[in-house]
Amino acid sequence: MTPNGGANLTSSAFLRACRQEPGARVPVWFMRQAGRSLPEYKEVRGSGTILNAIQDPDRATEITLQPVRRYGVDAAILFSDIVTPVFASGFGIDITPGVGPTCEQPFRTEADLGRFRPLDPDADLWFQSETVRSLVAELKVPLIGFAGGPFTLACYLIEGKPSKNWTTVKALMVGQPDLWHKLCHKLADLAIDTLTNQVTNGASAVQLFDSWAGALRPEHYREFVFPHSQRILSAMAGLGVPRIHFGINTGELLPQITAAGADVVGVDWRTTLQDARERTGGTVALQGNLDPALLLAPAKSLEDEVRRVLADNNGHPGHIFNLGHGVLPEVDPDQLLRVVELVHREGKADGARE
Ligand code: 1CP
Repeated sequence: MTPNGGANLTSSAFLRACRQEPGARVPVWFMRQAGRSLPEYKEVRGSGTILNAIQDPDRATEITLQPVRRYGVDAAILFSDIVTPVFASGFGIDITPGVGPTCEQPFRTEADLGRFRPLDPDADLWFQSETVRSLVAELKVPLIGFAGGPFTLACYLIEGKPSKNWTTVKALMVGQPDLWHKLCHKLADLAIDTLTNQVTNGASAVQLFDSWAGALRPEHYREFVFPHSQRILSAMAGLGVPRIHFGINTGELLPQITAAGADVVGVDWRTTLQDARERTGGTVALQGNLDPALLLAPAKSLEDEVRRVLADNNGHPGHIFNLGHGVLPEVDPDQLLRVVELVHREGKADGARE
């Protein structure tokens, strides 16, 4: 089978940047590029919950393709959610419209570990396999598969809903460390299973979204999160696809996020790309780091900020232009198009210019 309509993706701008190869233009894609901000998404999304749409391969394929068509981004990201494998494992979790992931019975005790069923890809992830295969047959750009990191998933399972400070989570983490590690072990198993399934079916790269890990101080990250993320990312090492490791507010954690195993590290807008390159030892490509709020600014200010990010990278090979976090629902799609066109016109990765 020749995937990707026969396109040779090895030399795509996105995969070349992941490998830090010079010479290609700077690739660009956006976290949360599919969905919420697109009128065409609202048209096909249907009335059920987002988990219904995710489990319908035709709809999930179409939603994944929409931003690629509209913006000409250099990578697609599978339309799914970080809680999909948790849902598929039988642990009661839902995505409540306007709220986010919710659990009627949050994870609190040893007995709750029994609520996860080991994943059987054929029975539990068939919709994901089918969606990935149909996307890979159609796409001319790489498809990024993804999973939630152990801390971020544990946040929703323990708290039972989105939270500002994750207080219940941190109390369980330090108060019942054995239980915490058992939970994270299960969540890492789910991440390994879902990522392996996405790559086996044709995804060209994977991203581990540990979005909220920046809520921890570095010593806590080292003790409670690092070993689990490292296990997930080592399990991916043999699959031969680049591994992107992402969180927000992780300026202080960048060395550990890199050491956990990453080929590409996500950087948010609080850290300059120059600083991030120092903190990661120059060993990985960087992905970022426009503040997503600036997509709501006037076009001229937005363009200045995009140019500032490109200048901060200073022509270094191994830059994937992205936002520091996901696209906000209220963003005008024309603003994203403006960013893509500007990055494609002016972004160079031909070696540092100074
Ligand atoms: O019905 C809807 O449209 C609900 C909104 C929505 C969408 C479009 C949710 C609920 N999830 C998604 C899709 C989704 N989620 C994608 C695919 C789309 C794309 O990227 O183009 C991805 C990659 C995610 C990943 C995800 N879900 C993360 C990691 C990225 C991040 O934003 O940090 C997290 C933290 C979630 C949890 C989640 N799911 C949905 C919401 C509203 C949230 C966040 C809730 C919160 O603020 O805590």
